[in-house]
Amino acid sequence: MNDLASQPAQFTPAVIHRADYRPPAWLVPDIALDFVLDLTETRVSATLDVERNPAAQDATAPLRLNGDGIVAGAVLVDGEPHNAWAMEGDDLVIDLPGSAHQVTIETTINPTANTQLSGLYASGGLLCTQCEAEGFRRITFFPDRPDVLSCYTVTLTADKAQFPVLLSNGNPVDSGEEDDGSHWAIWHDPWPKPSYLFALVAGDLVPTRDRFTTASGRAVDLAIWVRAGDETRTGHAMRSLIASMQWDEKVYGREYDLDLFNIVAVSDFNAGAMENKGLNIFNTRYILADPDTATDGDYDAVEGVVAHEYFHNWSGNRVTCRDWFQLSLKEGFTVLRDQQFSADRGSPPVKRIEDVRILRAAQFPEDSGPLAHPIRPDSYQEISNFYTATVYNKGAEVIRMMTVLAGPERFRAGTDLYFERHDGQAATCEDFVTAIEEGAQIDLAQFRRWYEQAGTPRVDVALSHDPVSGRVTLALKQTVPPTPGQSVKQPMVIPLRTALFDRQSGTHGGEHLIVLTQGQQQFTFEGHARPPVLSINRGFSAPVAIIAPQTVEDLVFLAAHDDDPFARYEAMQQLVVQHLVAAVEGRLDDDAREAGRKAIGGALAAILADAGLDDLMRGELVMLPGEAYLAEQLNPVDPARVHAEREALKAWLGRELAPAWTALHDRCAAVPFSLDAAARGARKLKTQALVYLAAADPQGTALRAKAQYDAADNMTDRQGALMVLCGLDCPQREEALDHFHARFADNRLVIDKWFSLQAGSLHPDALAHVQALAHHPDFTLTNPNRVRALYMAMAANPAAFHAADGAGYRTIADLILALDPINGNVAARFVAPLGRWRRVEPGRAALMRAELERIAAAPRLSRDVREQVSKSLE
Ligand code: 0A1
Ligand code: ZN
Repeated sequence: MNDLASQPAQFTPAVIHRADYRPPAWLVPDIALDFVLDLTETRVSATLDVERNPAAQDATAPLRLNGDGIVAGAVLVDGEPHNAWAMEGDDLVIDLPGSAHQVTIETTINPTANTQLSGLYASGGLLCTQCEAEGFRRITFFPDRPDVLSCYTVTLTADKAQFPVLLSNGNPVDSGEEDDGSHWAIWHDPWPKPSYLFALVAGDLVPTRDRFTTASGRAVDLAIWVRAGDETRTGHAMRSLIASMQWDEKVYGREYDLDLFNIVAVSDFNAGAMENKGLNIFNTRYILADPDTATDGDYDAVEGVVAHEYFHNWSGNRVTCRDWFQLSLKEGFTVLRDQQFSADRGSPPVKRIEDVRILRAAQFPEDSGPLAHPIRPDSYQEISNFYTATVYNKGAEVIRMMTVLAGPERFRAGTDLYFERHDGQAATCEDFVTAIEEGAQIDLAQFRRWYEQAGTPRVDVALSHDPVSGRVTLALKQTVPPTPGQSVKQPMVIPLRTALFDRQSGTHGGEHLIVLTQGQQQFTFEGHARPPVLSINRGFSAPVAIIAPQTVEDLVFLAAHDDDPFARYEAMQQLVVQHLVAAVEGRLDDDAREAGRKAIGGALAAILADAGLDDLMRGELVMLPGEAYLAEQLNPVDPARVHAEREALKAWLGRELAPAWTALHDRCAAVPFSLDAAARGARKLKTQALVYLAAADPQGTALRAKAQYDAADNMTDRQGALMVLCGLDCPQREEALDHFHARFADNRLVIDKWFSLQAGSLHPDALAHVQALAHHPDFTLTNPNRVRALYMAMAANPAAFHAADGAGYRTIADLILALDPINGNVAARFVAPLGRWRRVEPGRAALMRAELERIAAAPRLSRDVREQVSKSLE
């Protein structure tokens, strides 16, 4: 991203291709960075020890140092002023006579003016950095690419009163004070790293400290740095960090490798967190948690993100990426690792269901839209646009399939080989696959297509049964849909965990792993006296869409009997999806609608009454499929009809099962607060019961929800009740909203909730509320959390976003245009919802497209927004 050089409309941006990778001409084994820190004028002196790369193709190439919006004050080579350099665009290109030199460059930057939050920026009086992917070049000139690894020595000097804490990567070496009120600290990181992992923090922060001793006996000092007052909310993050360190030793054999591990939480952050070596920087949202201000979901998110960043120390830092096309090498693998960790810490089936829900809500639409790309993309204009659900979540699913194919022990042998072979290197996805192949001793030749082909494969299933021979034949057909730039696809390797249930005994004779490798393939199974009930893609063993003509009876059977909890959930979802899709498509007469609802109601009642289920799992089973996932089943989709049918079903279920929901709410409300699974399950169900009841009886439920709100001794109950109230037109709504705002006025993360609950609500005026909230004194475009709280919640609220007159689309387009000059990275994230116009009914599609065209016609756009908009219009 490049704010100074945001490009005029007619500008055609450069496209970077994976195939064009060349090794760097120069390496930088060591770098010394000297910062004199100041909020508005920070001086940077960088001394690079450079040497020609023996592996370079051109042995005479000049030294090319990337920059972005910075100016070189002085250029010295081997300590002498040097004139043989020139600017080529933003890059500084130096002619160097020999094969090894020392290059010193000075730059001056203004962190306060850095609203893009990339590079060195100010956040509420402190200074911090975000360098991934290409932020380092906004600090100093450098070969800013992940395959140039350097040892960093960093000197930080700043006013001591203003910036009492000075942190960088690695270990502290020395520190001191000067007579002028300044102080300084020197940090050294012994591990060579790419520039994107560099970090510094300076400010007034307080630590929460703990200690961890690694398996081989290294004592590691742990510290989480936050603003004074927030240190009471760091306990969960610290416990999560320690648990992550233990888990990575046990499960992947990975130990921590420095004497110090620092985490800093900042309020202004473009993403969730960043794995800078030895100095992780976090969005406060993923560190701060206590029961009064954080929901159970927030607790899980903190645990997952702390683990994710910690796990990057091996999958990302010790073994990094050769180039940004390999991003899924570190992200897909690290997401898998954090998912496995969270599963081990809580309920594995519930975690699996949550992960699949995220995949279906965020990644499936990406795969079926104009921004579809393989987990290893072939080209990009702006790399920031590729931090996607595809690279992260589908990337994790692809590696998870390797675990299914290899089994856990052999997969571990593969990862051991990978870490051992590539430690200290900048590796590729191909390196990873080869290491798994060799270590696990499996053949992944065809499997590699998962790295090459975009689009969610569809698997059509037909089951036939021969009563004479007792043979069951499964005929499978896979289709990988065309995606931009990839019209013809090859068959994938699709591992499907499958069971065939006997419908009388309710059992199956063991699970089979079916591996579909051809376009069409048949699998046979003997010994079935009766036609069995098919349970396929159990545990969601492959990230595909299964199209199986299952009867309502079969789905009800699986929802009640399947011994794979994910498959139970899936049967329940499928039961509802089939019904709602038929309803939206107008295929249901009154009788069929009634019959469908009764089947769903019966299955739901059985789940509510099933004493063998824990409440966390029950909470998953009673959840209706989301509108985004339903929309995926329809092309083109009328979002208003999807919304209306889903709400009508919810209201019917609320009415029909009212006594059960009420009893459930009463039972759960009596469970005292604790963080154990039973109490969490009760909290989850409590609000779900309210959701159904509110759809059926808004007025009565407003009282019940307000009572839950008033009685709440924790944020989960409070937020759940407020969420329900926000969707209702009742006096309790304003009352609770005002109370919530007043009670949490000094907590930014909670005020974010206040914004997003209103923007995401079922209230018919939600869009008007958003437009009004944009003028609220607490709203600002300069804080990404606040922007997302208001506008992402709205873009994900189908009734508001898809308002028939196009006002929702206009609101998002206006936001993109207003935000782009401030923060192009965050602005670009809002393009995708508009980009889905091709799959929406023609009236709305035209309105969505018109907004994209309006954005495209803006006189200047960031490279980030320009790429997303132009791809969405292609
Ligand atoms: N590597 C981080 C993600 C990240 C990416 C870009 C950022 O700035 C725009 C910040 C963080 C992770 O996976 O956690
Ligand atoms: Zn990551």
